[in-house]
Amino acid sequence: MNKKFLDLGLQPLANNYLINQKKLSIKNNELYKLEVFFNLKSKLVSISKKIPKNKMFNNKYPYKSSMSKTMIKSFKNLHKGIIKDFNPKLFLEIGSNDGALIKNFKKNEAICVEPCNNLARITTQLGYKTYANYWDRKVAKKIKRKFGNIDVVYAANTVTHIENLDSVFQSIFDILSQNGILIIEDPSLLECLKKISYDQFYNEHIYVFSAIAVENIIKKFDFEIFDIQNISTHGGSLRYFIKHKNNKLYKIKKSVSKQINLEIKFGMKKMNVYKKFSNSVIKSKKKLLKLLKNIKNNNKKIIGYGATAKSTTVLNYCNIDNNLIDYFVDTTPDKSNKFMPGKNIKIYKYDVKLLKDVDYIFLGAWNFKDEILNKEKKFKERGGKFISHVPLPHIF
Ligand code: DWN
Repeated sequence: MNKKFLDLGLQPLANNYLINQKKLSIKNNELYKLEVFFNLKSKLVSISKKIPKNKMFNNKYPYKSSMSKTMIKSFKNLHKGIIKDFNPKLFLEIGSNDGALIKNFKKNEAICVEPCNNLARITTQLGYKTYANYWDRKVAKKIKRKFGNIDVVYAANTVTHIENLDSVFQSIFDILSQNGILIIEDPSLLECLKKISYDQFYNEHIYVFSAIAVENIIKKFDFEIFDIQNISTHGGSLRYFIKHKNNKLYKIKKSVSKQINLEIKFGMKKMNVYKKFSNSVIKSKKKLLKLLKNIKNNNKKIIGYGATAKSTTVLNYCNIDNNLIDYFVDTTPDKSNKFMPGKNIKIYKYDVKLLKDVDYIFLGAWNFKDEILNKEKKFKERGGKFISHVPLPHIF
């Protein structure tokens, strides 16, 4: 049974950066109600309204993983680890995006599956066999017919984007070799609750996983988690290493019970912790608005840095527009000269000159705080300040 614990109001599609913002306000049906639920039985946290997948993941998907040095480094290290620990003959990535990870593999040892055509084209052009498809049993069968079973299947920030989890894991079950490994990584619900990072909820993130929920979902397919790594990407993620129960090559590491115990201790099997989170989200909104309004009343200029999908949730939930944030800067070409979804705030292609007369930077990409702070030392040196709403709104 699903119990609602969070209401984030009416929201546009998080990655729908529009050229003409008026279009969105006229077409009110482009907004949807964003509510978040906890399932008392499976302990899975999910959003209410599921949007048809082709509305979200299509030929115009703007997000590119390679836009951040942090992600490139994380994927480089992951590649090294996969080769060292599993040395797969064939590696398959579901949701390969612009190839940030796959580029580390040799062309004849890796296969990509990516439903957004504009991204699938990139890995195809790089020379990797790419299936421009949504992940399902049909594409799994097609790949298996051509290549046989796969030794390592990997998906980062992808499984939480697919509504039908049974189909996801069944398709992986179908294609994985007997001693094969599935690695998935997604934002950690525990970190989200601790950091009050309610912006992890938007239309694309149908689920935010806990290790407890993942264990419950995969057991139907005779899969089990044998290792969990806590990684810092995307505001704190978990990397789950999963195998068939009868695969005896790998022992279940202590990291699994450690993570699950942490989650149980935090109260994540009970509704109460989610209600508490929801109250903190309301406080966070009030505090952020107060902070931004105070700054504006002192005639200071605030801009946003990193036009993230997460920012869409914050701006629309808190009702922040260009009266508070003048514009956003972002390195992603496909976001340039467009507007933040649902809000009249323009996005400019990042150029350090755009920071010249800025007093405060709101970190839309707070998850890349270290990378951004390192890049913007000069802004800080001349007295510029940053604002982050995570863990609670503050200036630094
Ligand atoms: O799951 C998802 C994650 C992985 O990526 C997707 N559903 C959508 C997307 O979410 P997001 O937009 O919240 O992700 P990021 O990775 O936090 O986005 C960072 C944004 O900030 C990108 O647009 C690039 C930009 N950026 C920048 O302009 N300068 C990032 C860095 C590090 C920078 O220095």
